[in-house]
Formats: sequence, structure tokens, C-alpha cells
Amino acid sequence: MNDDELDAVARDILISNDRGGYTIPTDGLYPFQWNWDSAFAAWGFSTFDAHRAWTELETLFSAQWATGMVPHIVFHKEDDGYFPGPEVWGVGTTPATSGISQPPVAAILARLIHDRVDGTERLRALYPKMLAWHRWWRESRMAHGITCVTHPWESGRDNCPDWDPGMVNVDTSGIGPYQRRDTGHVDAAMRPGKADYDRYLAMVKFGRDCGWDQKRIRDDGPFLMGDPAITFILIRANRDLAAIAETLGEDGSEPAAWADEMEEALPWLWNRDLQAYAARDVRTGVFASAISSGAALGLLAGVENAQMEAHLAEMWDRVRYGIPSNDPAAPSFEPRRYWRGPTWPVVNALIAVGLKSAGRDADEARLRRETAELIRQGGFFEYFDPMDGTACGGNRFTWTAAIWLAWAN
Ligand code: 9YW
Repeated sequence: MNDDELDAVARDILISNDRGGYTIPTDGLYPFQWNWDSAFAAWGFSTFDAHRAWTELETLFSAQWATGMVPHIVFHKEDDGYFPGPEVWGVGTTPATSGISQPPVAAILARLIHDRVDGTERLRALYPKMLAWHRWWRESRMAHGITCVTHPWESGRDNCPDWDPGMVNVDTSGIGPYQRRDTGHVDAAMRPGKADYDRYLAMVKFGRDCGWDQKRIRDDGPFLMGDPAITFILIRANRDLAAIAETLGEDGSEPAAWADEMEEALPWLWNRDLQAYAARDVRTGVFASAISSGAALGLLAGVENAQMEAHLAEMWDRVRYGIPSNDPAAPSFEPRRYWRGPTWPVVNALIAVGLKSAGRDADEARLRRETAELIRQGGFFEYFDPMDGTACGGNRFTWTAAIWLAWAN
């Protein structure tokens, strides 16, 4: 297939994963609307259908909670192909949603979409909603000035070794038998293990049992870890929101100040043993022991750090394609197991936005070339083995198609 044909396939994937105002990540494995997937879907749509791009974000924000939280899954329609479904989350909203959030990339992508297509009035309507969401992160997910996650699913990087220090302390004794659905769709060897799922469900149970009281979840819940990726993403997203405010003639000083405060707090995430930014358990102070692609998002936040960049260059040189989700030199590296090693086109795209902003044009071009190569060879899969390029996970994946259209090609 040549690149024009791949463009057509990518557009077809977005259109066929459209369920009416929102796009599912992939048929079968993920049959609902996922938060950050939708923001990338919108970016993809903006290359050929501006109206549909804005609709994607509007549908996502229509599920925003009164608290400002934008949930990580919106269960618009029933589908028993995914576990845990709305009855397990027990949130009680209409539409039903999960009880946690996901990386706040919407403002970053809304700004890129607005640069590409018109839609100022639609951006204007989204602005206060994005601001309310960012305020929610600040009020409900901060510790030591750093953005934290209360569940690995909230990070979007589910079984990444970043979360191992917090995962070991999660008590699973109250978890009875349950039936997973994911391993019926894709190879179990590429998915998180049963011990991971037991812990994921224990965290959901805690949230449900306290009526999704987010303050209790943060203060007393089974898991709370500082996330370098969401911290960097939110710094960037707050600055993008401030820039959007300026475009709209609004006052963006509040998100701009939030970004500066977060940047000042970054030393808490600096692991002196690794000489790198790393995830850190808020309850115990323990750091993750390997460098992940989450820490590679520093440039997205405008954070220049020579040691960090040297580590990332080494990590990149240890693989053939893209930035690996975990350092190949680490004992925890598994090249095909989800977030424990594979390269994710969507994360590469986000890293590339940072490289571009920092003027690292040669690196940005290399990352784009390697990501495009994976897609040309393997198709629009969820993620790839960074050593040999084997395509893994779900096929006809929305965000892979979206980033092909908006960035990789
Ligand atoms: C799950 C949809 C989601 C992504 C996450 C990814 C995975 C869901 O799929 O989580 O059940 O594990 O980790 O980032 O949004 O593509």
C-alpha cells in the first residue's frame, strides 16, 4: 500500500469506529468512548472533517461531572464485550461513566486542531469546560505540587513499571472471582496479568464503596502515585489553555500560573539514583526504578534537562523503532507486554509535539519516520514491539489512524 492508500484506510478506520458523535478506540476490545483516545481522534478528524473533530470533543465533555472531572470511559451504549462495565464502576451518572479520569490532552489537541481548521466559537464553548477539568486535577489529584494518579488506568499507561511500587501495596483480599473480556479479544501474553487486574479491581471497589468521593480516594485510597507524564501533560495543557484564552480574548492568567507552580514542584519527581524524572509513590516516597516514555514528555512541558535527554537518547538507541514505553536495559522490560516495553504511536506523537516545540527538528523527523515505518509495515495496530516492529494489540485502532493522518505521514 502506498501512503495515499494508507490515508484512505486511516480515514475509513475513524469513520467506521464512529458510533454517533464519538469514536470507539477499536471494535471488540474497547467498545466505549475513552477520554484521551477521543482527543486524538478529534485531531485525526480535523484533517478531513472539521465539524466532526469538534463534535468528538463536545461529546466527551458532555459527560463531564459537576465536579469538573472528565471521566476516562463514557459508557454511551451497553456492550458486554468489555470488563469492568458500568455496573462494576457503580457511578450512577447518565450517561454512565467510570469514576476516574485520564491524561488531560484535550486542550493540547484542541489548540492544534484550531491551528489547522476554523471553529473559534466551538473552541470558545469548550474553554470553560477544559478550565474546570484542569481545576479538578489541581484540587483532586495533587500531592507535593505534582499531579498524581489514583489508578494505573487513570495514567493511560496501565501496567507500566512506573506503577509497580504502588501496586505491590494494594490489598486484593476482597476481590472475588470475575471474568475478564480483554484476553478473549487479544493474546493474553500481550496484556496485563491477573495479579494486575486483581489490584485494578480492588481500587475500583474502594472508589465505589466510598461513593466516588475523590478526596477520600486521594487521601485514603489504596494507590496514589505522582505521574511524570500527566504532570508534564498538564503543564503543557495549562499553557495551551492560557494561549487559547488569549485567542478568545479571555483572561488566561489562572492556568498560566498553575503551570508555573507545577514546574516549580518538579524536583519532587527527580530520582537521584536514576538521575532522571520517575513516577513516585506518594504514600511511601518510593520511586519507580526504570525510565518510562512518560518521563520522555518533559519537552512537551518545555522542561529542558540535559541528563534526561541523554537517558532518552540511550533508550531510543537501544531499540529499532520509536520511543519504548520502558527502558530496554531494565529487568522489567517486556517488548510486547502492553506498557512494559512496546512503543505506542500515540505517545510518540505526543513526544514529537514536545520535540517540535523545543526545535529538535531532526529528532522529531526521526520519530515520525520510525512511527510511520511501523504503520506501513504492520498496519494501524494499537502498539508495536520496538525491537522488531511486530504489530500488537487491537487492529484498526482509532488513535493510530488519527496520528497517521495528523502527524506521522
Ligand atoms: C484497558 C483505550 C484505552 C487507552 C489506554 C490503554 C487501554 C484500557 O486502552 O486501557 O482496559 O486496559 O492503556 O491508554 O485509553 O484505547
